[in-house]
Amino acid sequence: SVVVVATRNKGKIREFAHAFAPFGKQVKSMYDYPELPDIVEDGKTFAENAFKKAKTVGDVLRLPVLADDSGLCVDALNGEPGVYSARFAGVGASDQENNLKLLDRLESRQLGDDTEQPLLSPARFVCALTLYDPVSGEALEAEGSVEGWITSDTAGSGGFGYDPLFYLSQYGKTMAELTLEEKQAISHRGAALRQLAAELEKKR
Ligand code: ITT
Ligand code: NA
Repeated sequence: SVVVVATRNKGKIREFAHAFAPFGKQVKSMYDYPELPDIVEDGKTFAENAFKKAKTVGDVLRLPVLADDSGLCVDALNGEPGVYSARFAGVGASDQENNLKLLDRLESRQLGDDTEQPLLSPARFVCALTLYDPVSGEALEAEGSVEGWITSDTAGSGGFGYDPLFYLSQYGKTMAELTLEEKQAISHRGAALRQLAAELEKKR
């Protein structure tokens, strides 16, 4: 069977495909349905945006749809980039451009501080999921997060987005140095997926 995920983010698609494969479920994304509109993500929260993506796509396809809105909240930037994580360095910015802008912002705060240290600020990844059924109009929601530090010692080539600069002290590694398996066990997305699964189980 198929799970439709309302995303065009290839990193997310890879992680959902990995999460659903053991259940014999194949993931389809917005790339599989070229008729879908672009969605304006103007919500103030991750949950609002996830709902909007799931509802927009679900209502067009007349199928149950899962959507993910996620991002990075940095303490030293008062929670920024938050819901603007994908377009921190501008609409259409690459992951690399967003990462450079983030390190720039944090490192410039450290100028004049002669104790150079790589851990720049505590931060967390947040993931909001909505599973929307256009027939019943029902929406199930879940949220997960993971705590870490922004490091200027970027490392790793796994994952996507801000993973190379998100340091996990308990592993002594960045998120980009984890395998898909390891990332899913501790990530905001993994946590949100497990919460959603528990909610689905309760309703059966
Ligand atoms: P869709 O809306 O099509 O799903 P998007 O990339 O625009 O794709 P978001 O609006 O949810 O998705 O933005 C999420 C951004 O937050 C994403 O582009 C990354 O920069 C960052 N992000 C989210 N989850 C992440 C993760 O697991 N690791 C690293 N960065 C992540
Ligand atoms: Na968003």
